[in-house]
Amino acid sequence: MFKIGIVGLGQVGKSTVFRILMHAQGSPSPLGKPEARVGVVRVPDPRLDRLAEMHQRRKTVHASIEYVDTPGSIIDLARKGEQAALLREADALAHVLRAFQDESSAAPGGHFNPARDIENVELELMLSDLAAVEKRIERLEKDLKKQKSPALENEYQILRASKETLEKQTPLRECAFPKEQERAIRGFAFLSAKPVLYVLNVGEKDAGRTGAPEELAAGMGIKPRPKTSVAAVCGTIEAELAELGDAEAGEFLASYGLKESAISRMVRSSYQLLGLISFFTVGDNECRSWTVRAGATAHEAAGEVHSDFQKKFIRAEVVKFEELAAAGSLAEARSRGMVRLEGKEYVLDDGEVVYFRHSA
Ligand SMILES: Nc1nc2c(ncn2[C@@H]2O[C@H](COP(=O)(O)OP(=O)(O)O)[C@@H](O)[C@H]2O)c(=O)[nH]1
Ligand SMILES: [Mg+2]
Repeated sequence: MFKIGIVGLGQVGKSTVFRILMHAQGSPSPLGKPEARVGVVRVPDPRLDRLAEMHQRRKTVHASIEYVDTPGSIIDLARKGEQAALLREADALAHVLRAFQDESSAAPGGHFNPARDIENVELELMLSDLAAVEKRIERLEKDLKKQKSPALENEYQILRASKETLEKQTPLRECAFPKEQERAIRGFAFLSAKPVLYVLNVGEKDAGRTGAPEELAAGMGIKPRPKTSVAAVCGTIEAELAELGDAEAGEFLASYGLKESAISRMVRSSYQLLGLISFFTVGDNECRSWTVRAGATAHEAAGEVHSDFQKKFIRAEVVKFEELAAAGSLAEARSRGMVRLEGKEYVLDDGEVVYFRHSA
């Protein structure tokens, strides 16, 4: 499962965002470390809801993402080797930024400056990576004296390029590594290489603008950068929202000029940021959505569903969600010739409904 670390400076609303995410679905489980919490959130997808309606199976299972609430400030975490593991394990970071006035806070006049907070945090992430890179380079140079291998040479090149990038104060996520090195880079778990979702935690007066987070961000001097995106929530309003039933929640949102909870938007943005796509299966018992990286083949997708489907893969029957929905049933889609037979190497598109044919 893909994992997102909720990070930020102290007292910015990390735990508030985490609680809101969790309230809707399931309760968080303690991680054994003070304040650190992990919880699972399902990815809302109206296409899956429609499939479930069409097929009337017993169960509907949404794809899900794991969120980790990190304690204290990300700056302290990045400096502590041991607790930094909380950050390193994450596939992406949700960086919560204080964008609400708070007279009670230590900040002078309760002022906030998310653009400056981003700069400060980025710098810490880069320093932490630079220290890690230098240590590895030193060790690798010793190893290379004893023995040369293509794997070590490759690692050495990646580390040299990373060091140069960091010394220019550029986060590693902005460095274009060749495709075949991307997996190795992920293996290093560099903090500044992780995609970031900036979560602006705004005050009530800006709540009506959370539907247009890019505008809000631009107004606060936050510039768009590669492999980052921005979402906005109002912690206080969302916390109230979580207490309401569906009908009341709708009215409450409308009273702020909002159409949907910022939380579903936030989950969807995380999903896009990670470069993930969904495919669907309709089985005898359940309709289900699954998560794979964009570019995954039918063979890889089969492995997500069941290791046997992958081992005994014959063909995948594939139909676009929109075509299936228009046809009204799988049988009708087949008779209209919309269902294709694809082989192992077929690259899935977001929103395809797949039936895996496999041998016994
Ligand atoms: N006014 C206001 N206060 C908030 C908002 N979100 C969080 N807070 C308050 O800020 C403080 C810190 O929140 P918390 O979620 O514990 O922050 P963390 O330290 O980043 O986990 C708490 O007192 C919250 O009630 C918000 O949107 N508006
Ligand atoms: Mg907290």
